[in-house]
Amino acid sequence: MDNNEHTQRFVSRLTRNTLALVLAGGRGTRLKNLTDWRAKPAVPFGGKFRIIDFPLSNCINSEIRRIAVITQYRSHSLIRHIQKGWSFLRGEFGEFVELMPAAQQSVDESWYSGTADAVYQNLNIIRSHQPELILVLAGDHIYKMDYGPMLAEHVERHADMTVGCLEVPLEMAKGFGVMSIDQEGRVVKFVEKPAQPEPTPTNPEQALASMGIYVFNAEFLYEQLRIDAQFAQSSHDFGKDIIPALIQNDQVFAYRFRDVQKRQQPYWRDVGTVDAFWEANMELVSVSPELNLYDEVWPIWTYQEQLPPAKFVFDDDDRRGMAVDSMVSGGCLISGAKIRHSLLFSNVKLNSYSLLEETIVLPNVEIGRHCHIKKAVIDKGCSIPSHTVIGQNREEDAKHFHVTESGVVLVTPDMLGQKLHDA
Ligand code: ADQ
Ligand code: ADP
Repeated sequence: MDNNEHTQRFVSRLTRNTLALVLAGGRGTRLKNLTDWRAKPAVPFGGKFRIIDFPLSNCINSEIRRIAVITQYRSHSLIRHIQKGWSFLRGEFGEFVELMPAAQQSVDESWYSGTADAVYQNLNIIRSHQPELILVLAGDHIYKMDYGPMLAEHVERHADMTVGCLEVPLEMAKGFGVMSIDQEGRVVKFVEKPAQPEPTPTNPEQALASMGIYVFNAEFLYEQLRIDAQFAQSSHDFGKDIIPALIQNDQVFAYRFRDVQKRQQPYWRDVGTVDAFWEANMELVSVSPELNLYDEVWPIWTYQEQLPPAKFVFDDDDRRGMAVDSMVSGGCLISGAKIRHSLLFSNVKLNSYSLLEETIVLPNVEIGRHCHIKKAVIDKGCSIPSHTVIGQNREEDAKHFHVTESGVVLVTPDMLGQKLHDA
């Protein structure tokens, strides 16, 4: 057996004995009205996916086939998506994607308080699966990662816990858990959302940030959660409470994130704001985006509605329906309208004399005639009345919609219902 085969067998034994817990309960308030009715992991992304499809696909592609999704805030759309799209795993082989809603399951009758509490309240179910390792993931980041090497490094170093990390600019680091490591990669300092993030020794502009993904030896995790649950003053959060306590006496190591393409600058996005959401989606429309959705080696799985192909038609006045520099999903009907540098999810109808530029349109949207929409995010189910102009006059837009600092206009059905229905 050559070395490579040996390593592969070692890793596949680890992935088989791992249970992945995807934390998907966060609201994501900075996404504004996009998360009024759905949790952040359920927010649509990239033309046909939802954010949670990325960590879930990473699990499947890494051969981790036992997955639990822990939900809380506005979970209906998330639960529906998982039920419709993620039931293809084979129960008879011990594979599953299981939902763990905040159901006041055990211990006390409260909702999940912090991320550690969300895991603690499901401890009996988690134990019943008898995993050796537990991989805790956040359900709200876009990236492609093979978790196998992280599990292998965790075991080879005899770690109790391993934290996935990557370097980010200092200013950005304020929103993350920031750590310092020693020569061996052991975490020696960890501060959650520091006002003054400590730079890395080699680059004064960058800090080492936690990605919010953790590997634990299962028994070790159970014990630590039990201890943390006793502390009334704890907020029961991995970043705020658990990691800072563990680095004192236990073996906590950092694992540097490598994406599946093993690039110097790996792709990892927290699409936590409307601007970041718009930018990350727009990036996909560019000629060679950093995130390759056409990758056959590391596919992203999702729920797919059965839809006819997108159709571009001449209207009655012989105006051409067309799209350039854009992605257009199934079920779209573009009649005598023009689309530039935009991303359309499924079932979008665009009518004559309208022009769409630098805009992300979520599923099931109808845009009337003579509309000009620029630099916007149109939420699912909107019906945009004819003659609507968006993206030309900031003050005018702000009267009806949410306008971000960088001028992206967010339009949701609620906003249209109140302000524009009769327009
Ligand atoms: P935050 O980004 O603040 O910090 P947090 O709000 O703790 O993230 O949410 C982490 C994950 O857990 C998200 O996927 C969220 O959806 C989910 N979640 C939040 N509250 C939950 C609850 N009560 N029940 C179930 N799921 C819940 C964390 C770490 C930082 C790290 C960043 C990386 O604390 O150290 O740098 O993630 O983004
Ligand atoms: P998704 O595609 O994310 O499921 P939906 O538009 O279907 O998004 O909405 C998510 C959930 O929120 C659904 O349960 C839906 O019924 C509910 N919802 C959406 N908008 C409203 C609203 N204005 N009032 C009440 N419930 C809503």
